[in-house]
Amino acid sequence: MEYIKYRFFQKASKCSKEFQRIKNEYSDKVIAQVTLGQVFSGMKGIPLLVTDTSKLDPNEGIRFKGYSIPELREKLPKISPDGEPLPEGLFYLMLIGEIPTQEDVTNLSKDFATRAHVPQHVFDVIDAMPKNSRPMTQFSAAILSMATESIFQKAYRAGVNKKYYWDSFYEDVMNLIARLPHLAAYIYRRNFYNDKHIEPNPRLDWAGNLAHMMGQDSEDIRRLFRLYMVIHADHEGGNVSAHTAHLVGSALSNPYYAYAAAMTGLAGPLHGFANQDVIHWMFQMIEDLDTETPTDEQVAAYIKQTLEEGRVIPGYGHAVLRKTDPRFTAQQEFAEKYIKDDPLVNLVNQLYRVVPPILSNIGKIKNPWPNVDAYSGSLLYHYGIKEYTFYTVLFGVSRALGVLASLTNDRVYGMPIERPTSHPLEWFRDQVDKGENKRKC
Ligand code: HAX
Repeated sequence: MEYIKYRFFQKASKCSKEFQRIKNEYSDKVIAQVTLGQVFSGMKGIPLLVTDTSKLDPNEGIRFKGYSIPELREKLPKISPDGEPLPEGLFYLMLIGEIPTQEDVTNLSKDFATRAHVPQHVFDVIDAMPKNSRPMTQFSAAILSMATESIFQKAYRAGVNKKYYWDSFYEDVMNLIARLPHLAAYIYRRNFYNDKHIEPNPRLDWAGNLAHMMGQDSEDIRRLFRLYMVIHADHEGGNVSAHTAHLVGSALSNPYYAYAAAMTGLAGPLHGFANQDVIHWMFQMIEDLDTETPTDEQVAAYIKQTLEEGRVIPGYGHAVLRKTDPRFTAQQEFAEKYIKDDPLVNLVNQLYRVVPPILSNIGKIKNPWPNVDAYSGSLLYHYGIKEYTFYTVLFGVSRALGVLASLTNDRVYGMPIERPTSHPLEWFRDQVDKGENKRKC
C-alpha cells in the first residue's frame, strides 16, 4: 500500500473504532434538544453530523483540524517562504490529521500528477453541451460522466467485503481530485478562449497547474490560486455542498456521484454562486451609478434599493458565522500586500465599511458581516480572470478537498445510510397547537 494511503488508514481506523465504541455504548444518550424553530429554519444548530476535517465557530471562523487560517498560512508547506501554502498540504492535514512535511506535500503533488488523466469521453460530454450552458452545469455533468471510472463501483459489483469499501473510495477520491484542474480549465478555455486548450504540466503543483491550463503562468496568479484553494476547501459538514456529498455517499453512491451532487448544491446563489453574484451586482452598481468610484452615500442608497427590491446583498451574511469571515480577512490581507489601488478591490473595501451598519439596522439579519464570496471575485478579476460566470467552478475545485476527504473518512467509519424522519405540517402543528387556533391549509 502506498505511503499516504497507509498513513490515512492507520489514523482513520483508530477513529473508526472510537466511532463504533461510542455508538455501541452510548446510543441512548440524549445530546441535544431540537426546537420547532430549528426545524423550520433549515435545521440550523442541530448537532447531527460527524465531520472531522474542520469545525466552524460562529465568532472565530473555521479551523481545519484545529488550525485557523492564519496558522495554516504560517505552518503548511509552501513553494517559496513568502508564498501561500500548497492546498495539497491542507488535504493531507484533513485526511491524516498532521501538518505534512515538504516531502509529504511533494509526494502528494506527484501522486495527483500520475492520476490526472481525464478520459476523452468526459471532454466529449462537455463539448456536446451548448456553450451557453453555465460553467457549473458543464462541470457537474462532466464529473458525473467520469463515474465510468469508479473503482468503488466495480469493486462493489464484484462483491467486495464492506470493510474494504474505504479502499476503493480512497482511490476514486484521489483520482477525482487529481483530474479536477484539467476538467475546470478545459471548460474555461472552451467557453472563453475558443477551445484553445493547454496541456497539463505534470511538474507543477495542483493549483499551479490549474492556473497554467487556464492560461495563467505568472507567479502572482499561482500564489493567489494556492490561497484560494486553501480557504475554500472546507467549512465543516453542514453546508449544502459538504452535507450533500455526505448524504449521497451514505447510499454508497460512488464519489463521482456524491461530488457531482455536491457541485449542483454549490451552484445555488445562497451558496457558491454568490461569488459570481457579488461581481455581477457590483458591476450593475457601477453602471447604474455611472461611476467606478461612488461616494459612501451613493453606495448606501444602492444597497437600500437592492434590499427594497426584495433581493439579498451577495457576499454578506452567513448561516453560522456571526463575525467577519476570516476567509474574507485572509483575502483582504493578500490584497493589501500585493495589490495597489484596484477600483474593484477598493469598492469591496468600501462595501465592507458601508454594508454592515445597513444590514444591522434591519434587525432580522443574524450576521451583517461579509463572507468569503465578498472578496474572491475582485482578486481573480484583478489578475485577469474576468469571466466571472466561471468563479463558482474554482470554488468547486477547492471544495473537493474537504468534502472528499470527509467522504473517505465516512467509509472507514462504516457510516450508515442517512435517513432522518419527516412529518406533514399537520404533525408539527399538533405539537404546538391543540385547540381552536388550528387552521386547515
Ligand atoms: N442581504 C439581505 N437579506 C439577508 C442577507 C443579505 N446578505 N442575509 C440574510 N438576509 C435575510 C434572509 O434572507 C432572511 O430573510 P427572511 O426572514 O425574509 O427570509 C433573514 O435575513 C434572516 O436570515 P439569516 O438567518 O440571517 O440567514 P440565513 O441563515 O437564513 O441565510 C445566507 C444565510 C448566507 C443564505 C444569507 O445570509 C444570504 O442570503 N446571504 C447572501 C448570499 C450569500 O452571500 N451567500 C453565500 C454565503 C457563504 C457561502 O456559503 N458561500 O458559498
